[in-house]
Amino acid sequence: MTITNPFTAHVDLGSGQIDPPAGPLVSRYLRDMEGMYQLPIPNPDRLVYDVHYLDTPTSSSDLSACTTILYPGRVGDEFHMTKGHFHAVRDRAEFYFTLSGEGRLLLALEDGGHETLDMRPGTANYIPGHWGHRSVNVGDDPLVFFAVFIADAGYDYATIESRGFPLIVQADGDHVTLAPNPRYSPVDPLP
Ligand code: S6P
Ligand code: ZN
Repeated sequence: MTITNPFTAHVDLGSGQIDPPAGPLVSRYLRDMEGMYQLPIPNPDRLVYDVHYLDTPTSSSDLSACTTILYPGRVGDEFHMTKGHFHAVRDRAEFYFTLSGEGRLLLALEDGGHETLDMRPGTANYIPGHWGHRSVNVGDDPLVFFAVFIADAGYDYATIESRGFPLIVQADGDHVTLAPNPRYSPVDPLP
């Protein structure tokens, strides 16, 4: 049995920076999201989001945590979003706690059932196991949230890469609209 030492990290509520910097930093660009937006990617080098991880053990009895900084912007009318994933271990749950900005959390089951939750400073969104999840920044400032999840959850990106997500989130003038994703398929497309 390994016993980990307790520790404190400081998370900047505005920027999401973790001090002291600990685990890896993952940066995603539009080039990492080819085919996920309705329109072709306008600028492959555009930074869409950063994820700062805390350095914690990764067994099924540990918790992992990270902050996501999802920068404002659009592709056509569609707001910047994360790639979205199911947990590789499907029943692993997660909490998102929003620190700053305004967003929507899209949730989908593999059979296409879906829900949408608001994200704003102070919201704690519970993501039960089996729900795929994608975050969308619908504001003019970075959307920053702190995620805590069972440490062996892992990532299944392939399911959403191949099927898409049931909903899209778009700007309609000053309004935020949700619409069915015309490119969504509840089953994997034939090769
Ligand atoms: C991890 C958690 C988040 C996301 C992050 C980026 O389980 O849900 O930390 O990893 O928001 O999203 P994505 O879909 O690129 O992993
Ligand atoms: Zn997750």
